[in-house]
Amino acid sequence: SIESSIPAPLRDTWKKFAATEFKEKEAFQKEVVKHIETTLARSLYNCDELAAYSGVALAFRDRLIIDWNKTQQAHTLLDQKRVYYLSLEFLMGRTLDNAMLNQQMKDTAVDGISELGFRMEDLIDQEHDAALGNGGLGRLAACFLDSLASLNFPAWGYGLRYRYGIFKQEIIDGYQVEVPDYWLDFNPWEFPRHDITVDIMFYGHVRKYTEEDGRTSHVWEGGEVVQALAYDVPIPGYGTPTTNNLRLWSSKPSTGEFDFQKFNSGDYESSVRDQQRAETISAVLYPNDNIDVGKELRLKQQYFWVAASLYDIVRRFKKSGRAWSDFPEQVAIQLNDTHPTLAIVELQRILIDKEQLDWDDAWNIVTQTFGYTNHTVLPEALEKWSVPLVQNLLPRHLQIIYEINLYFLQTVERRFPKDRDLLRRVSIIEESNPQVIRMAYLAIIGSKKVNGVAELHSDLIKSTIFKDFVTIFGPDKFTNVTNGVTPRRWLHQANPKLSALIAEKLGGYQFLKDLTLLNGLEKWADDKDFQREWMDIKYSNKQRLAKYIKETTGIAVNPHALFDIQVKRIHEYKRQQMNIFGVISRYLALKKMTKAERAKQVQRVSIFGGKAAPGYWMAKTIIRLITAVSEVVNNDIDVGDLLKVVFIEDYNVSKAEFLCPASDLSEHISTAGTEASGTSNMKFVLNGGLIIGTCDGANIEITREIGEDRIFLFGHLAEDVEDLRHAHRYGKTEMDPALREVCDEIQKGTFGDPGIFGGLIHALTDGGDYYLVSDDFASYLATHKLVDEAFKDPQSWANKCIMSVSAMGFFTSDRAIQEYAENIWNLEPVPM
Ligand code: F58
Repeated sequence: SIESSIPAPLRDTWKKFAATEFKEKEAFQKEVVKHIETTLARSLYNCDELAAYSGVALAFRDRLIIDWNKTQQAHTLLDQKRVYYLSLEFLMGRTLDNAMLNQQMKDTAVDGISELGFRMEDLIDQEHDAALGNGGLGRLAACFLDSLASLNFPAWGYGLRYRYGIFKQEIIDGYQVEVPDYWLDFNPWEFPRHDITVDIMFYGHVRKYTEEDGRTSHVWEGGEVVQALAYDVPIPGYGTPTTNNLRLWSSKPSTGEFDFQKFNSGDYESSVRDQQRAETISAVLYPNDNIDVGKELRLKQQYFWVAASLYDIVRRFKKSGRAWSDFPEQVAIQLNDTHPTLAIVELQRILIDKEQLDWDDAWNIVTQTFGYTNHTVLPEALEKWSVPLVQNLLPRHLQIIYEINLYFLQTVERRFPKDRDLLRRVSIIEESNPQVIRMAYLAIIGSKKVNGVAELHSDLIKSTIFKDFVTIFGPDKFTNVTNGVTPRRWLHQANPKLSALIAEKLGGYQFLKDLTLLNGLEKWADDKDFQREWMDIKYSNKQRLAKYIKETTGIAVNPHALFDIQVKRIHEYKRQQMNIFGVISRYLALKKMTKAERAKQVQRVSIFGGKAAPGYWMAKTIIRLITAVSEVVNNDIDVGDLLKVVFIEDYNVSKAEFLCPASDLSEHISTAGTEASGTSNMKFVLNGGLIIGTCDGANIEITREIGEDRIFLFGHLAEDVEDLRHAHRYGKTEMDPALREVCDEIQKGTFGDPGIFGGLIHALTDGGDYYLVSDDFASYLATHKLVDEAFKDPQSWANKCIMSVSAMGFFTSDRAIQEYAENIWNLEPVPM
């Protein structure tokens, strides 16, 4: 039975007055006006769009919370296994539109709000993105939450409530400038839980003592204490009342207030400093993508979040009164990358130091509970924490890590006697100076299953970075779950017209819950009327983007031109530099043409967007080159509408929502073997765009599903990469002639001071062209020619787009979550 603060005889009275959900337009309008007039203390005389947005958001929030309460009660009563998804990033984007659509109340709300004098699009636009993530990894976590709720899985997300999300990007004089993203001004989607706090300890020392029965025990004492305060965010499923919880922790000084003693005795600064130090932990998201920088504050964030979450999970489990041996049957914990790996150590610590279990019993529980998802093979992105840093911050955890390593190495030694080098290679501790802890190894050793995020990637981790662990644990511990995206946000919400057209042909919106139903579109792929309707929708999405580009950059682009989009974090391995070099090459070719030749060319708009990590100089230089090229090309009257280059400032989730539906072609052109999966490739194809891409990450599986004729693949394969790099290192490669021409043009100063771009050129020459731009350049340009040819035949193009969408069923995050539930978590949905 659920504990209740209301005595049994009074509960009926309570239930009589229980909150109910609005269902009709009038009830919705009444809620909105009530919130505007009371919660917000505004009236019809001073209600602007922000106030109207707030009123609508609060009305929907109430609705979510009613379902949230019911769901949580039902899950507690049923006492089934739950999954906890630990992620340092949840890149949620906006919530209102998604809440309305998932609750299937948008039409009612649009109607209701228009009678109150507002347009829903304008209100939706008032909302600030919740940008608590960098890129793919954080957005994947958000898609997974949507799928978990939509499929009725009992699941909670755990993360950090950053006061500042990923920075906002401004482009000033062609350069990226970072501006802080303070997003909490008005956030109706979260609930502070002032009663749910956990004290988290740092630093101090470990005291060893002997128990009465002779056993040695450890207490970790002294040090700094910081309080974690829970904020809950309801996560509605689509077309189901299931509303799961995302719990984000915020840091505060543990006393709740700053030290008045110090304050009263005049030591103002120090009292404020203590408070600030505590609040700093959850203050800001680290803005790096695919690089590990090893800062102490980052480690503090990780432990703070992991310790608070585990305390919460363990507290919930203990309420059930079950034996500890049941823990893995009740709890699955998924580690989104290595950032939460300390959870493995923390659970072992709780079990042995607090709950007094034997080491082996505890370790059995731990290793049955965790799953670890790897998202990268890039060596610079693999987390390693310096031993002295961990020794100082988490002294007891370091002891436990040493012990885990010791027992692990002993079992390896027994199975592979005399292989000293194997022991050195797989040790959790790397014998560098200083020693470092290899977090991925700790995550593997402490987990039941390890997965990569696309087939190629999962194969690569088994044959490269984790090869020895496959030998030690056997291949079954390693598995693949190819990523997916939620079709609710990435089709229905982002592209309502296309979603409606599909629904019309398929007889309803069931495809949003079973995306394989899209294959019913196949039979319309050759239908001329359907093709026209389909392409009209594409055109109107392009018009909307053209309007946005005009308003924000002043650049006029022709919506009839081929829109070629590359939006994602800027990184050398993703090769935006190759794209802009390709654009320069196209520009040079156009310049050489006669008027008559030009008239035969396909018009192109090359659109870029993405943030560079603030300390990533090369990525910032790539942005600078894109803006420099756009400046020259867009103002060249010889070229006119044949080529336009646009950099979209501050790419984020809500911009992705209008960019994905507006592409004819999108670029996913990472060096083979470097992009673990990619997920925007899926979003673009799902929205009826074609892609140009390398044989990398999920591009390969997209090709398998949609067919080779519907994707523009180019470039070398992952298996060639090592040899090609080797050849570069020994100076055995000539630069591709077209690329040579591009470099010469940059160095001539056509795009401004060539000194600015020296680093980019150097990377291709003396730098050894690590990302193989030169090796892939010829086939990249040739493939773009094929794109142009294909675009000249609108019917065949439309057919390709429709056929591709019809085959995208596999790439829903629902399928991914079902695979996790079956193969990793052993989790059952709760029937609603
Ligand atoms: C991304 N990783 C992969 N990391 O690059 C991408 O291929 C994949 O589709 C996606 O994960 C989802 O699996 C990624 O986004 C980060 O941003 C980390 C943030 C924290 C620091 C290290 C990189």
